[in-house]
Amino acid sequence: MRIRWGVAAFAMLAATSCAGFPTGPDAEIVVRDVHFAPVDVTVPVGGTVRWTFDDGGVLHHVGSEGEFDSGITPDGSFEHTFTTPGVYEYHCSVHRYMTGTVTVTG
Ligand SMILES: [Cu+2]
Repeated sequence: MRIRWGVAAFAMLAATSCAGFPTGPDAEIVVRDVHFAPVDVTVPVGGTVRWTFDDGGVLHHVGSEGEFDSGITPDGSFEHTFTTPGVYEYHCSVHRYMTGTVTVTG
């Protein structure tokens, strides 16, 4: 009996761990036509935002001072997980007028 309980406990732990795995971003922003779409997103604390660079090879970047920095890239994607509630302004350093906000709710 003791062994069976051990197996059951292990199985439950494994199931819980699997359920905790990320299944995808909580918000997605597409970078296209020299524009972020959508510009502003809201995620819960612990949420992940993914920026996908899909602008025909035009160089872009996404960053927020002291928070995250994708580096300048012509394609691919970048993700950041927000662990503190607040409003985070982000921008593209190549096109300074490309700005947006991520609101992280507690
Ligand atoms: Cu840009």
